[in-house]
Order: sequence, then structure tokens, then C-alpha cells
Amino acid sequence: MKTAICQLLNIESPIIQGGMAWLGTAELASAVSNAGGLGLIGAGGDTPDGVREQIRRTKAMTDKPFGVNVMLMSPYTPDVMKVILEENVLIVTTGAGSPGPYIPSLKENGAKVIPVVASVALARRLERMGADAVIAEGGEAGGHVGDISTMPLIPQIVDAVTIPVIAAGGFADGRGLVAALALGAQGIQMGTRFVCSDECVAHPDFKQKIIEARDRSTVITGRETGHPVRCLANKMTKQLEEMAKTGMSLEEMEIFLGGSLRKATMDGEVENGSVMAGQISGMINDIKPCNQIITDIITEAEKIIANLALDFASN
Ligand code: TUI
Repeated sequence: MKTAICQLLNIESPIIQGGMAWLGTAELASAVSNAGGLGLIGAGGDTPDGVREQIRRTKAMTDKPFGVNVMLMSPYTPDVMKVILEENVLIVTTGAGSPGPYIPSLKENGAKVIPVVASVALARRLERMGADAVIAEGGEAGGHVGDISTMPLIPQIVDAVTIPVIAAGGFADGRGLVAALALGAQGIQMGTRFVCSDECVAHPDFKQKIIEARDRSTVITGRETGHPVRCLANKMTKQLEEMAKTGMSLEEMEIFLGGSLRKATMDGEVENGSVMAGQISGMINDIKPCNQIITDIITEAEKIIANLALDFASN
């Protein structure tokens, strides 16, 4: 299955791995890229030296294209961008902000720039500023989210820009890929599905929490901080809800949250840490290698497309 995104990024299948803090390591990025998708190193809140190490390790583990996702709220962002230029990373995705000021230097260096957006306005603005494609992420996604759902967001962004659109938020199987293509997207990005892979370095209890999740297991916390985050409900999200009700200060809340994603992903503290995951968690019931995740999705999608064509041809 080839789309405009495969040509743009020189990849086999139109499947991109979300660039997740702590979990988008060289292991996961190289596994997804070796399987024909696009693997991403998640810079998250990592230091410039830490990001450089992940880039070098990924280069050693794959000859295929890969990228780096920059979380723009990180104080290290300017220096992480310098590392990306020095290491000649050729694909850069961004999240949690507007990458506008960084686009010219990245493009001069030959990189493709693909921002994650959650609104039509930002998609339009970034197309004008030179973005090569956008990832349109609906509020079903895990982690920091916007407030529009994937179903209405994708076609509105597709209609608003001429660059390719990649759909994100709620995708984990072939049915979702076909739906994204039907809405006019050229591919999908998945985070939660790739957390439950053999190659993802997440603590086993973090993966297990996703496998046990049902449709209504996620909640959004932190609306009052201006940074809404979707996580699996646990002791920590309950405490956060209480704090929001009793009017705890933002400073106190930030201290409470400090290191919470690391605690969950790395130490397996799935009750007292932040288990960021999307609404599709309820559909993820196994841990398998990245190449099988991708093959299964492409096989299922091609079968659905063939059957749809047959069904409607026969009527
Ligand atoms: O960035 C993500 N997902 C993330 S980042 C993250 S780290 C974090 N941890 C705690 C609190 C906040 C962040 C965890 N998950 N996804 C991409 C994404 N970007 N989703 C939504 C956006 C977005 C939202 C608003 C992008 C731009 C934007 O507006 C910026 C502007 O200037 O208009």
C-alpha cells in the first residue's frame, strides 16, 4: 500500500510511530523503520546529549529513514534542534506547540518538517510556513491532547491544506487505516499500539495496564492547567481530580506531577505515575513485534478495501 506519504518519506507502508517521551527510543524507532514504517525518536524532555545518543544508536540499528519528534514545551528545544541539524536528521515531527521559528533552518538542512496539529488554524499557518505534511491528531490520542475528535478533525484539515495529512488519535488496526484513507488522510500515526510491542522499552506493567484497559478506561486531567493530558485512570488521576476540585495551586500540582511519566513508563508505577495512553487502549489485547503490528494492519486494510470495492461493484 503506497501513498503520497510513502514517497515523501521514502518508506514502504503509510504507518508512523508516535514520538513518545521515554518510549520513543532507538529500539522502537529502528524496529518500526526496519518494518517499513517510520520510526521516531521521542525527544520529550530529554537533554540534547541524550537525544544525540538516541540518534546515533538508531543510525546503528537501521539503514531505513527515521525521524525525531520534538516536544516543543521542553526547555531544551533550541539545543535539541541544534543536535538535529548537526546529526543531519532528515525527518522532524513536532508536538505541543508551533514549530514555526525552526522550519527555515530544518528545511535548509534538507529535513522534512511534519508538525502535529490539533486544529485547522494551526495546520493552515504551518503549511504557509513551509511544513511538508501535517499530522492531524484528534483528542482520542494519549498524552497532551487537543479538544476536537479525530472523525471531524481529519476531513476539515484535509480540506484546508494541500500538503499530505497523516491521521492520529484512535488508530490501531486495519479498519482504522482504511477509515483514515476514506477521510482523505495519506496515512496514520500510532502511539499506544506501538507501546504494546516487543521492542518498546516500557515497563511490563505499563504495557499490561494498556492490555487490561477497556473503552472507558482513560480520563483527561489537567484541563485547568491549560495542558490537558489523556491517561489511563488510576490513583494518580483520582488525586489530580480532587486537587482540581479543591483548587490546589498550579505550582503544587506541578510538583505532584514531577517525573510522573518516567515513574510509570520506566519504573512500572502504574498507580502513582502517569500512564499516558489513547482511547484505543481498550482494543489492544496483545504484545507483538513491530513488524507484525505493521504487517497485520496492512493485510487487514487491503482485505477491507478489496471487499468494499467488490460489495459496491455487485450492487
Ligand atoms: O504532543 C503531543 N503529545 C504529548 S506531549 C507530552 S509531554 C507533556 N506532558 C505533560 C503535559 C504536557 C505535555 C505528552 N503527550 N501530541 C501532539 C500534539 N500537539 N497534540 C496536540 C498538540 C498541539 C496543541 C496545541 C499542538 C499545537 C498547539 O497549539 C500551539 C499553538 O501555538 O497554537
